[in-house]
Amino acid sequence: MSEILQKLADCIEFGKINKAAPYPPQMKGLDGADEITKQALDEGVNAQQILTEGLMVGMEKVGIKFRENKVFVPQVLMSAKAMSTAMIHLKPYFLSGEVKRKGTFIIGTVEGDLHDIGKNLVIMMLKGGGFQVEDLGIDVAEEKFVETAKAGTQLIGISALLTTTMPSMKTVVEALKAAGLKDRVKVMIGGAPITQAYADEIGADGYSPDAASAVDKAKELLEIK
Ligand code: B1M
Repeated sequence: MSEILQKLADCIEFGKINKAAPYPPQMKGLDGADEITKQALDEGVNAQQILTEGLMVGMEKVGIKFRENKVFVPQVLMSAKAMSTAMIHLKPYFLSGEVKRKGTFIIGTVEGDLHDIGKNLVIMMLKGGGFQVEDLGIDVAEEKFVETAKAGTQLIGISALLTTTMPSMKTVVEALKAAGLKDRVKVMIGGAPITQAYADEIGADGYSPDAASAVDKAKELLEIK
Protein backbone atom coordinates (compact mmCIF):
# COMPACT_ATOMS: atom_id res chain seq x y z
CA MET A 1 0.00 0.00 0.00
CA SER A 2 1.26 3.51 -0.80
CA GLU A 3 2.27 5.73 2.10
CA ILE A 4 -0.67 8.09 1.67
CA LEU A 5 -3.25 5.28 1.61
CA GLN A 6 -1.62 3.76 4.69
CA LYS A 7 -1.91 7.14 6.47
CA LEU A 8 -5.56 7.31 5.49
CA ALA A 9 -6.24 3.80 6.75
CA ASP A 10 -4.59 4.80 10.06
CA CYS A 11 -6.83 7.90 10.31
CA ILE A 12 -9.92 5.71 9.97
CA GLU A 13 -8.59 3.02 12.29
CA PHE A 14 -7.74 5.53 15.03
CA GLY A 15 -10.61 7.98 14.37
CA LYS A 16 -8.54 11.00 13.34
CA ILE A 17 -11.09 13.24 11.62
CA ASN A 18 -9.04 16.30 10.75
CA LYS A 19 -5.96 18.24 11.83
CA ALA A 20 -7.89 20.31 14.39
CA ALA A 21 -9.36 17.23 16.11
CA PRO A 22 -7.68 16.55 19.46
CA TYR A 23 -8.55 12.84 19.25
CA PRO A 24 -6.72 10.50 19.33
CA PRO A 25 -4.11 12.14 21.60
CA GLN A 26 -1.19 10.37 19.90
CA MET A 27 -2.15 11.96 16.54
CA LYS A 28 -2.75 15.50 17.88
CA GLY A 29 -1.59 18.17 15.38
CA LEU A 30 -1.29 15.69 12.51
CA ASP A 31 -3.41 15.79 9.37
CA GLY A 32 -6.58 13.73 9.53
CA ALA A 33 -8.88 11.90 7.11
CA ASP A 34 -10.16 15.25 5.82
CA GLU A 35 -6.78 16.69 4.77
CA ILE A 36 -5.21 13.40 3.65
CA THR A 37 -8.15 12.48 1.38
CA LYS A 38 -7.92 15.91 -0.27
CA GLN A 39 -4.16 15.51 -0.64
CA ALA A 40 -4.50 12.03 -2.18
CA LEU A 41 -7.03 13.30 -4.73
CA ASP A 42 -4.78 16.29 -5.52
CA GLU A 43 -1.90 13.88 -6.10
CA GLY A 44 -4.04 11.98 -8.60
CA VAL A 45 -4.84 8.90 -6.52
CA ASN A 46 -7.98 7.30 -7.90
CA ALA A 47 -11.14 7.79 -5.77
CA GLN A 48 -12.00 4.08 -5.91
CA GLN A 49 -8.49 3.22 -4.69
CA ILE A 50 -8.80 5.74 -1.84
CA LEU A 51 -12.03 4.04 -0.83
CA THR A 52 -11.02 0.39 -1.08
CA GLU A 53 -7.29 0.56 -0.30
CA GLY A 54 -7.42 3.32 2.32
CA LEU A 55 -10.75 3.95 4.02
CA MET A 56 -12.14 0.40 3.91
CA VAL A 57 -8.84 -1.08 5.10
CA GLY A 58 -8.96 1.17 8.19
CA MET A 59 -12.62 0.36 8.84
CA GLU A 60 -11.97 -3.36 8.50
CA LYS A 61 -9.29 -3.07 11.22
CA VAL A 62 -11.68 -1.19 13.51
CA GLY A 63 -14.26 -3.93 12.97
CA ILE A 64 -11.80 -6.60 14.07
CA LYS A 65 -10.73 -4.62 17.16
CA PHE A 66 -14.39 -3.94 18.00
CA ARG A 67 -15.23 -7.66 17.78
CA GLU A 68 -12.27 -8.48 20.02
CA ASN A 69 -13.32 -5.82 22.58
CA LYS A 70 -10.11 -3.88 22.00
CA VAL A 71 -12.08 -0.72 21.12
CA PHE A 72 -15.59 0.35 22.10
CA VAL A 73 -18.53 2.28 20.60
CA PRO A 74 -17.09 5.80 21.18
CA GLN A 75 -13.89 4.92 19.28
CA VAL A 76 -15.87 3.28 16.48
CA LEU A 77 -18.02 6.41 16.24
CA MET A 78 -14.87 8.51 15.76
CA SER A 79 -13.78 6.12 12.99
CA ALA A 80 -17.23 6.39 11.39
CA LYS A 81 -17.02 10.20 11.56
CA ALA A 82 -13.53 10.15 10.00
CA MET A 83 -14.80 7.88 7.21
CA SER A 84 -17.86 10.08 6.53
CA THR A 85 -15.64 13.18 6.43
CA ALA A 86 -13.36 11.54 3.86
CA MET A 87 -16.34 10.39 1.80
CA ILE A 88 -17.50 13.99 1.34
CA HIS A 89 -14.40 14.55 -0.84
CA LEU A 90 -15.01 11.37 -2.84
CA LYS A 91 -18.65 12.13 -3.55
CA PRO A 92 -18.11 14.29 -6.66
CA TYR A 93 -15.97 11.55 -8.22
CA PHE A 94 -18.65 8.90 -7.73
CA LEU A 95 -21.37 11.29 -8.85
CA SER A 96 -19.65 12.22 -12.07
CA GLY A 97 -21.28 9.34 -13.99
CA GLU A 98 -24.17 9.68 -16.39
CA VAL A 99 -26.67 12.39 -15.55
CA LYS A 100 -29.52 10.62 -17.27
CA ARG A 101 -32.09 9.34 -14.77
CA LYS A 102 -32.19 5.57 -15.01
CA GLY A 103 -34.92 4.86 -12.49
CA THR A 104 -36.09 5.69 -8.99
CA PHE A 105 -34.71 3.91 -5.99
CA ILE A 106 -35.59 4.23 -2.34
CA ILE A 107 -33.16 2.95 0.23
CA GLY A 108 -32.89 2.69 3.99
CA THR A 109 -31.27 0.78 6.82
CA VAL A 110 -33.71 -1.62 8.50
CA GLU A 111 -35.52 -0.97 11.73
CA GLY A 112 -33.29 -1.20 14.81
CA ASP A 113 -30.11 -0.73 12.80
CA LEU A 114 -28.10 2.50 12.94
CA HIS A 115 -25.27 1.62 10.52
CA ASP A 116 -25.30 3.89 7.49
CA ILE A 117 -21.80 4.15 6.05
CA GLY A 118 -22.31 1.28 3.59
CA LYS A 119 -25.78 2.49 2.63
CA ASN A 120 -24.41 5.97 1.98
CA LEU A 121 -21.75 4.51 -0.30
CA VAL A 122 -24.37 2.56 -2.20
CA ILE A 123 -26.34 5.81 -2.63
CA MET A 124 -23.28 7.61 -4.00
CA MET A 125 -22.63 4.85 -6.53
CA LEU A 126 -26.27 4.63 -7.59
CA LYS A 127 -26.48 8.38 -8.14
CA GLY A 128 -23.24 8.19 -10.10
CA GLY A 129 -24.84 5.38 -12.12
CA GLY A 130 -27.73 7.65 -13.09
CA PHE A 131 -30.40 6.61 -10.57
CA GLN A 132 -32.63 9.00 -8.72
CA VAL A 133 -32.31 7.96 -5.07
CA GLU A 134 -34.44 8.78 -2.05
CA ASP A 135 -32.69 8.06 1.22
CA LEU A 136 -35.03 7.03 4.04
CA GLY A 137 -32.13 7.03 6.52
CA ILE A 138 -31.54 4.58 9.34
CA ASP A 139 -33.85 2.58 11.63
CA VAL A 140 -36.55 2.53 8.96
CA ALA A 141 -39.75 0.72 9.90
CA GLU A 142 -41.49 -1.50 7.35
CA GLU A 143 -44.48 0.91 7.17
CA LYS A 144 -42.17 3.67 5.97
CA PHE A 145 -40.81 1.49 3.14
CA VAL A 146 -44.36 0.56 2.14
CA GLU A 147 -45.72 4.11 2.29
CA THR A 148 -42.83 5.49 0.24
CA ALA A 149 -43.14 2.66 -2.28
CA LYS A 150 -46.83 3.47 -2.73
CA ALA A 151 -45.86 6.96 -3.83
CA GLY A 152 -44.08 5.35 -6.79
CA THR A 153 -40.68 3.70 -7.00
CA GLN A 154 -39.30 0.84 -9.04
CA LEU A 155 -36.71 -0.43 -6.63
CA ILE A 156 -36.34 -0.60 -2.86
CA GLY A 157 -32.93 -1.10 -1.30
CA ILE A 158 -32.56 -2.36 2.24
CA SER A 159 -29.32 -2.42 4.19
CA ALA A 160 -28.60 -4.30 7.44
CA LEU A 161 -25.34 -4.70 9.32
CA LEU A 162 -26.49 -6.72 12.30
CA THR A 163 -27.49 -10.35 12.39
CA THR A 164 -30.20 -9.29 14.85
CA THR A 165 -31.77 -6.78 12.42
CA MET A 166 -31.54 -8.93 9.25
CA PRO A 167 -34.95 -10.54 9.93
CA SER A 168 -36.58 -7.11 9.53
CA MET A 169 -35.73 -7.35 5.82
CA LYS A 170 -38.12 -10.28 5.58
CA THR A 171 -40.76 -8.21 7.38
CA VAL A 172 -40.42 -5.48 4.75
CA VAL A 173 -40.71 -7.98 1.87
CA GLU A 174 -43.83 -9.45 3.46
CA ALA A 175 -45.35 -6.02 4.12
CA LEU A 176 -44.82 -5.10 0.44
CA LYS A 177 -46.54 -8.34 -0.58
CA ALA A 178 -49.44 -7.65 1.79
CA ALA A 179 -49.81 -4.15 0.32
CA GLY A 180 -49.97 -5.64 -3.21
CA LEU A 181 -46.75 -3.84 -4.23
CA LYS A 182 -44.39 -6.74 -4.65
CA ASP A 183 -45.18 -7.29 -8.34
CA ARG A 184 -44.46 -3.67 -9.22
CA VAL A 185 -41.51 -3.02 -6.91
CA LYS A 186 -38.25 -4.96 -6.83
CA VAL A 187 -36.31 -5.39 -3.60
CA MET A 188 -32.54 -5.43 -3.38
CA ILE A 189 -30.74 -6.16 -0.11
CA GLY A 190 -27.19 -5.84 1.13
CA GLY A 191 -24.92 -5.37 4.13
CA ALA A 192 -22.04 -7.28 5.71
CA PRO A 193 -24.04 -10.27 7.06
CA ILE A 194 -26.27 -10.61 3.96
CA THR A 195 -25.82 -13.35 1.36
CA GLN A 196 -27.51 -14.39 -1.86
CA ALA A 197 -28.89 -17.41 0.01
CA TYR A 198 -30.54 -15.09 2.53
CA ALA A 199 -32.02 -12.97 -0.28
CA ASP A 200 -33.47 -16.12 -1.84
CA GLU A 201 -34.79 -17.28 1.51
CA ILE A 202 -36.75 -14.09 2.22
CA GLY A 203 -37.95 -13.53 -1.36
CA ALA A 204 -35.84 -10.45 -2.14
CA ASP A 205 -35.27 -9.96 -5.87
CA GLY A 206 -31.58 -9.24 -5.64
CA TYR A 207 -28.50 -9.02 -3.44
CA SER A 208 -25.23 -7.26 -3.95
CA PRO A 209 -22.11 -7.63 -1.84
CA ASP A 210 -20.78 -4.08 -2.34
CA ALA A 211 -21.64 -0.61 -3.52
CA ALA A 212 -20.14 -0.93 -7.00
CA SER A 213 -22.00 -4.12 -7.83
CA ALA A 214 -25.20 -2.60 -6.39
CA VAL A 215 -25.38 -0.41 -9.50
CA ASP A 216 -25.08 -3.41 -11.83
CA LYS A 217 -27.65 -5.33 -9.83
CA ALA A 218 -30.07 -2.39 -9.91
CA LYS A 219 -29.72 -2.14 -13.69
CA GLU A 220 -30.24 -5.89 -14.02
CA LEU A 221 -33.37 -5.82 -11.85
CA LEU A 222 -34.85 -2.94 -13.83
CA GLU A 223 -33.68 -4.45 -17.12
CA ILE A 224 -31.68 -1.32 -17.99
CA LYS A 225 -28.89 -1.78 -20.50
CO1 B1M B 1 -21.42 -1.72 14.59
N1 B1M B 1 -21.28 -3.66 14.43
N2 B1M B 1 -22.53 -1.94 16.18
N3 B1M B 1 -21.23 0.19 14.76
N4 B1M B 1 -20.00 -1.82 13.32
C1 B1M B 1 -20.58 -4.19 13.25
C2 B1M B 1 -21.54 -4.37 12.09
C3 B1M B 1 -19.98 -5.55 13.80
C4 B1M B 1 -19.75 -6.62 12.71
C5 B1M B 1 -18.69 -5.25 14.60
C6 B1M B 1 -18.02 -6.49 15.13
O1 B1M B 1 -18.47 -7.04 16.09
N5 B1M B 1 -16.96 -6.89 14.49
C7 B1M B 1 -21.08 -5.96 14.86
C8 B1M B 1 -22.23 -6.81 14.31
C9 B1M B 1 -22.16 -8.26 14.77
C10 B1M B 1 -23.33 -9.03 14.30
O2 B1M B 1 -24.40 -8.57 14.06
N6 B1M B 1 -23.08 -10.31 14.19
C11 B1M B 1 -21.54 -4.59 15.33
C12 B1M B 1 -22.21 -4.36 16.57
C13 B1M B 1 -22.34 -5.56 17.48
C14 B1M B 1 -22.72 -3.10 16.92
C15 B1M B 1 -23.48 -2.72 18.20
C16 B1M B 1 -24.55 -3.75 18.65
C17 B1M B 1 -22.41 -2.48 19.30
C18 B1M B 1 -22.97 -2.16 20.67
O3 B1M B 1 -23.67 -1.20 20.85
N7 B1M B 1 -22.64 -3.00 21.60
C19 B1M B 1 -24.11 -1.36 17.82
C20 B1M B 1 -25.50 -1.52 17.18
C21 B1M B 1 -26.18 -0.20 16.94
C22 B1M B 1 -27.42 -0.39 16.09
O4 B1M B 1 -27.32 -0.40 14.89
N8 B1M B 1 -28.58 -0.53 16.72
C23 B1M B 1 -23.12 -0.88 16.81
C24 B1M B 1 -22.86 0.46 16.59
C25 B1M B 1 -21.95 0.93 15.68
C26 B1M B 1 -21.58 2.41 15.55
C27 B1M B 1 -22.78 3.35 15.73
C28 B1M B 1 -20.56 2.71 16.62
C29 B1M B 1 -20.89 2.45 14.14
C30 B1M B 1 -21.86 2.82 12.99
C31 B1M B 1 -21.73 4.27 12.56
C32 B1M B 1 -22.46 4.53 11.26
O5 B1M B 1 -22.74 3.66 10.44
N9 B1M B 1 -22.77 5.79 11.10
C33 B1M B 1 -20.51 0.99 13.94
C34 B1M B 1 -19.56 0.54 12.97
C35 B1M B 1 -18.84 1.63 12.20
C36 B1M B 1 -19.31 -0.82 12.73
C37 B1M B 1 -18.21 -1.47 11.83
C38 B1M B 1 -16.89 -1.34 12.60
C39 B1M B 1 -18.03 -0.91 10.46
C40 B1M B 1 -19.29 -0.88 9.60
C41 B1M B 1 -19.00 -0.10 8.35
O6 B1M B 1 -19.34 1.07 8.26
N10 B1M B 1 -18.27 -0.73 7.42
C42 B1M B 1 -18.74 -2.97 11.74
C43 B1M B 1 -17.62 -3.99 11.56
C44 B1M B 1 -17.37 -4.26 10.09
O7 B1M B 1 -18.28 -4.31 9.27
N11 B1M B 1 -16.12 -4.49 9.77
C45 B1M B 1 -19.69 -3.05 12.86
C46 B1M B 1 -17.81 -0.06 6.17
C47 B1M B 1 -18.95 -0.11 5.14
C48 B1M B 1 -18.49 0.58 3.87
O8 B1M B 1 -19.21 -1.47 4.85
O9 B1M B 1 -21.54 -1.35 5.86
O10 B1M B 1 -20.55 -3.59 5.08
P1 B1M B 1 -20.67 -2.11 4.93
O11 B1M B 1 -21.28 -1.81 3.47
C49 B1M B 1 -20.76 -2.39 2.30
C50 B1M B 1 -21.49 -3.68 1.89
O12 B1M B 1 -21.98 -4.43 2.99
C51 B1M B 1 -22.51 -3.24 0.92
O13 B1M B 1 -21.92 -2.12 0.27
C52 B1M B 1 -21.10 -1.39 1.20
C53 B1M B 1 -19.92 -0.81 0.46
O14 B1M B 1 -19.21 -1.76 -0.26
N12 B1M B 1 -23.84 -2.83 1.34
C54 B1M B 1 -24.89 -2.92 0.48
C55 B1M B 1 -24.29 -2.27 2.47
N13 B1M B 1 -25.59 -2.01 2.40
C56 B1M B 1 -25.98 -2.38 1.16
C57 B1M B 1 -27.23 -2.32 0.54
C58 B1M B 1 -27.33 -2.82 -0.76
C59 B1M B 1 -26.24 -3.34 -1.42
C60 B1M B 1 -25.00 -3.40 -0.82
O15 B1M B 1 -28.49 -2.80 -1.45
C61 B1M B 1 -29.61 -2.16 -0.93
